[in-house]
This record gives sequence, structure tokens and C-alpha cells, in this order.
Amino acid sequence: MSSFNCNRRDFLKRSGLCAAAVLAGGCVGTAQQAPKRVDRPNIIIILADDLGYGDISCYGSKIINTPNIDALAEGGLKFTDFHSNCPVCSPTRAAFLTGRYQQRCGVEGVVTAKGHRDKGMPLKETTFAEVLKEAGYRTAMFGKWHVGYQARFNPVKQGFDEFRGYVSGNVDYISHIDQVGYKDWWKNADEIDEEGYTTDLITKHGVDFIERNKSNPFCLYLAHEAPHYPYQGRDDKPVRTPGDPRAFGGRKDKAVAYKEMVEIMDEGIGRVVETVKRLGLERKTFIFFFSDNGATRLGSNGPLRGFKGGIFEGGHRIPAVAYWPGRIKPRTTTDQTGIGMDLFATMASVAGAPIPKGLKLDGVDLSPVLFERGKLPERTLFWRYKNQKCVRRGPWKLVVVPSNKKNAAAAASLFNLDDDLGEANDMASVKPEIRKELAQALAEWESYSTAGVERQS
Ligand SMILES: [Ca+2]
Repeated sequence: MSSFNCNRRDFLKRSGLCAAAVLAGGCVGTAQQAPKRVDRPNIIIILADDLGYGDISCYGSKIINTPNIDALAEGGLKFTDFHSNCPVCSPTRAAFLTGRYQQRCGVEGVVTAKGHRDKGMPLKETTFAEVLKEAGYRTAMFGKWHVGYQARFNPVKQGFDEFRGYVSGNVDYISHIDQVGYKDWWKNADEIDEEGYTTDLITKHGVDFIERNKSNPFCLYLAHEAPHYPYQGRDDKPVRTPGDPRAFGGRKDKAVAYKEMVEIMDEGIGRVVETVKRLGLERKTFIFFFSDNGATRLGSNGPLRGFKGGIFEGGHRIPAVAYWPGRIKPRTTTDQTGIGMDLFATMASVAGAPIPKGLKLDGVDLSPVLFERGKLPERTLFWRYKNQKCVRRGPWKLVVVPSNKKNAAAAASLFNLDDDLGEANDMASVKPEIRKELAQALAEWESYSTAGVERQS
């Protein structure tokens, strides 16, 4: 008897395809496909907000000390070429949640607190939480959602059994007021009051969830606020009150606050890992840490060009660390190219959870890199944010940005990241054939990546 549950309501919610499968008398996954309960590891995904490639010590920071993230890298695998799907928050999260390019679900820009309060990621999208829940996992997310404000877009409507946190792009770390002056702290789909520093609350709920679920497989998504503005440490006063948001408020010594914010997040990650160890779950828990985009000018993107919001590497190449004692070899590094949307297929794979039939993921399973020190098949990856685009194949990256503000005509530059990580030497005129190939690939991707188009065929 399998413990695999086919939750009819969830399936019916998701799509006609799933409904048809249920009506035909079976789940999309079958009992045979479901792994034995003991085989299903726990999964903890920790996402930082605006943390840059040079912002933590294991990626070279001499300013910010992150002994707990460093310990994950020391005991696991560090990626040197991992990317967020977008140089800003909401699209990266939509892609991570769905395992597909964010363009497919229409979350291509930031879901802003001011203008997009009625917008959200469509519920028909299938999230990794829904897939893992179907496979018998308890699922929770604590922290920043940012793919829909209204209760109907809440994480509990997208496969998470539990949610505690905020739905906008950032809140006052103490008063939990968003940047247009609304209270933004939730328990599931209910707005509540809860005292505490945001980072500490995310840690506290994460630890509590692990303790409550030590005897069953769980998937925990911890979406930290740090080091996104407002720049506030643990002992600072609130800077926002209802109706008076002071959007970028925070300490005057922003750089000091920034360091403190990352270090408090690191301390929290230490508490989470300590909890996993204390409960004897270390060898059956897969932990993955990454960031949702590159740093702003206040942080560090190490040797990379550009910042959050830009299409150069500094906008989207980010720290990423995988940890699983007994499965992932300690003290290892990989230069394989990974991207946030790969985690969906990766989590489904480690959980033995079937991907619903008809769901075409754009991300790939990272297991060969994580567990076999292997390589991924060659692929071409794409990024698009506002009027900036880029495409990556092997070491080659074509960057297309408007040549200036008045002239929307795009200028394309070609870089070889193996030789030129800082994207300083444009090779477009030296390698016209590569430039042409990548430009064609980009045009092709743009023709089918837009939301809705795929479903009509
Ligand atoms: Ca962000």
C-alpha cells in the first residue's frame, strides 16, 4: 500500500489535464512510481534577497562573515556559475516555483506594492510544492512570497500547507509595514500581528516546522528578506508606520546594517542546520541555498559587472550551495551552469515525486552535478528583463541592451565568460558566427516564451 495521495481537489484546481486524469480513474503519478516513504529525503531551500556573488565569506567577502553558510559549502558543493532567472525578485521566484521560464506564467516584472495589488501568479500554474505535496510531503514557506498580494494568490493556494511571512517585496523588519504603508504579515491567508525581527521570525518558524515534521518527509522553503532594504538590524526601531512607509527607510550607516542583516540571516541558517542535526535528520535532508538576484551597489557582486536589475552577470550570477552529507561530496566546487528554475526538477527527482504528465519544465534535474560530480547536457539559457536580454551557451553570452535611453535600437555584445568574467571585451565583431547563432536562438525563444502561447498549441 503506497502512501502516495492523489488529492482530488488540488488536481482539479490545477488544470483540465489533471482533472481528466482524475476522471479517468488515476493520478498523474501512479502508486508504482511513488518511492517508499523512507526513501524520501527532507528538502530545505533557503533563498536570500538581493545577496550578491561577493557578499558572503565563502564567495570571497572580506567584510561580511557567514560561518554557517560557509559550513554548508565546506560540507557540500559550491556553484561558481549559478544564476537566478531574473535580475529582480518576483520573476525569479515565479520561475523557481514553477520550474519554467517566468515569461510562461506572465510574471515577467516585479509585482509592485503600489500598482499590482490585484495581480498574481495564476493558480493554474503547478508549483514544486504541489508536486511534493502530492508525493506525501508536508510543505511550508516562511518569508517573502512576492508573486501575488491578494489572499487568493497566497502560498496556501499554491501547494504550501503553511505560510508565515509577507507577500510584498519588502517590509519594515520590525513593524512589518510594506513600502506603500500597508501591514504585511500573514499566517496562511490571514493577516496577523506578530512581534519580531523578520529574519528571526523566518528562522523561528522554520525551526518549529522542522521539529513538528521530524517523522515525515517535509519541504521547507525559507525565503529570507535579508539583505533587501529597509536597512535595519535586529535592535533598530521601526521606520515605517501604517500609511507612512518611508520606502527606503532604515539606518544611515547602511553598509554596517547590510553586514549585520546578512550575518543575522547566516546565524538563522546555522540554527536551522543545527536543528536538522539535533533531530538526526542530517543524512536525509537536502539543503540548497541561493539568492534571488545580484546585489545592489550597497553589496558586492565580486568580480562581476553590473548590479541587481541589470542583465550583466552581476544582476543574476549568484551564490549557490548544496549540502547533503552522505550524498553530496564535501569541499567540492562545480562550474556547471545552474539556474533557479532547475530546482523544481531537482527536488522532484530527489523526492521521487512524479512530474505531472503534460507539464513541460524548462529547468533540468541537477542530480548529475550534485551527486555524481558530473556534467549537464549542453543547453542554451535565456534572460529577459524589461528591454534587456541575454542568452548563454557554454562560455558564450550575448547581451542585448538599448544603446542609449533615447534610442531603443538594441546593441548586442558578445562575451566569453571563461576568459572574461567581468564582461569587458566585446567579441561580437571577432566571432560574428557565434553572435548570429545566439541572436537566432534568442529570437526563437522570445517567439515561444510568452505566457499563453504554449498552451494554445
Ligand atoms: Ca531580490
